[in-house]
Amino acid sequence: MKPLLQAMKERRLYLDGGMGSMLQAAGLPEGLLPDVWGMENPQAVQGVHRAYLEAGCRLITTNTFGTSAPKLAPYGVTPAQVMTAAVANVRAAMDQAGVTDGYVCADIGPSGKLLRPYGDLDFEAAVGLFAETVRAAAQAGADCILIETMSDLYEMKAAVLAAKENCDLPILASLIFDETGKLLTGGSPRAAVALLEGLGVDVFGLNCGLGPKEMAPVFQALWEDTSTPLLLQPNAGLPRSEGGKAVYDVSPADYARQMRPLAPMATLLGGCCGTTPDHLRALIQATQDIPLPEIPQWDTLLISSYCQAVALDGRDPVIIGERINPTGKKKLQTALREGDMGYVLGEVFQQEEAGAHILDVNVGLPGLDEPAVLTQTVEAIQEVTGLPLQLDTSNPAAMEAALRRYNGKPLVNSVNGKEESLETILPLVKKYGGGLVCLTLDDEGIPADAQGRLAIAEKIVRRAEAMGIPRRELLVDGLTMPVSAGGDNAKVTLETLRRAKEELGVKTALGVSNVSFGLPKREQLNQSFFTMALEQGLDGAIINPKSEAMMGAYRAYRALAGLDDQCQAYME
Ligand code: HCS
Repeated sequence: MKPLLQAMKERRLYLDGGMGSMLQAAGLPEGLLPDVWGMENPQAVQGVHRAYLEAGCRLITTNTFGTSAPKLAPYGVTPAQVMTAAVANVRAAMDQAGVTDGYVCADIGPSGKLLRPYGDLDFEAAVGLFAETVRAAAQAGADCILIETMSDLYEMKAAVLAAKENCDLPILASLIFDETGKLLTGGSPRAAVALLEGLGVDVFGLNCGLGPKEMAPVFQALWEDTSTPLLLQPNAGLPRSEGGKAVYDVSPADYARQMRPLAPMATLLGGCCGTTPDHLRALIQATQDIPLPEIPQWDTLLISSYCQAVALDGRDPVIIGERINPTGKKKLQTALREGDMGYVLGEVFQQEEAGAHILDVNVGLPGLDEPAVLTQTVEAIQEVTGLPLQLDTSNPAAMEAALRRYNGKPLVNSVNGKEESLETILPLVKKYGGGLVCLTLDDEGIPADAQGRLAIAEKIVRRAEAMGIPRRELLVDGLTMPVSAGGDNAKVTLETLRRAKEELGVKTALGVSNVSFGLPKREQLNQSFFTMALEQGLDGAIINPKSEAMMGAYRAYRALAGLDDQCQAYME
């Protein structure tokens, strides 16, 4: 049999439909976990799997939606026991149906506990819970991991990391949005795209919560942003309560009709609660002639927090606030040494208020336990702001610790052309996701001319792409040198920036204010250099957003460059 990811590209494959709702109809007692009941009633579970196989579904989901240690605790069984029995049930049903081209999707649902700060489950504890189920699934012979019905991107991240770290199976990831187009914890479709593409899941999409009609706008939004194949598994409409039970009103024929317009964007189609083998049969009949989507490859770099994404589209620049960096800042140094998070959060609020889109976080101080302090600082900041962060450290252990805990897809500052840097940072970005700031320096130092800096940039791009990090994720930093130290310094930086964009097709980033180091009236130089850099195509400007001169230059540039329709932002 072909590996799933290959088969998926060759023909339309269908996921199955509701399991819990089917088992209820088959006699599952009220209040009992379907997963546990399924162990004692394998015939019932196999019957549901068989019916979906006979309807034409080939991706069959194990009856393990509730298989996590907290949910199983009252029943005295382990996730491994439930998963092993559930995978065996799918295989048995395939044998009974004579299906030899089916795939077993190991279902992983929410842990049943809320992660901090909403609840008390620690992020690493969540990874541990999911890891146990993933290992059992791989051992039992599942063909892929299907993480589904996640309403919190942080929990999704924990589950995806657990899958990446504990098996080599393809990962399918599915989220539950509400009718307002948001996740329970506030995440937008774009934030979901950023996170899941950054983590490198193989397929992602939507399931449960809504019917096809209500899901359509969110699905369309995913399609417009993503370069990854999508899956779609709505309910049979919105549930309503009848005699204390959830009932679903969309008939198989209506389900198929409502799904048809969405099929050109979906690589995998299926159903969720309330859908039955009849729904899937109708769906397959109505959509199997629709060609598989060509998956677009977008150039936009998406960076995200738990709730929102910032797009770097290569055209409209964004502001990266530089204030959380102790270099030359006595008060911040003291605050970091004393663990005074209040001071750091004050900088967060002020920069957000001033219009920053992304916040740089650097806590590098001699003698400080950087992995611990950076992680704590990131955790504290992401509890109070929806702005995405740029993790800024030269300590790889600190970078990895912060990347794990970060609730979204950050900017990673930075990699450079030194072998050691490439070898440590690129794998981290591949694993956790992140837009990557690429410094144009190497063992020889910083080349004096743009040609030398571009050669380093090109080497980094090549190495990143060879690891599977797309070019759109890279921001080349041409390195701002003090103009006081050499008359050509600003020109070389600007030429590097322009040519990196033109010749390498990457994004660009720059810490702007270093240009005026050692000179009086720094703001005048900073402001002009900033405008010149924007004109050369600067995408991520690392500046002090509390400087009215700099934000003024930014707003003026956007108005003059035709990026601010009717000058609305300029006039604010
Ligand atoms: N696969 C699970 C999802 C519930 S949201 C089920 O019961 O169908």
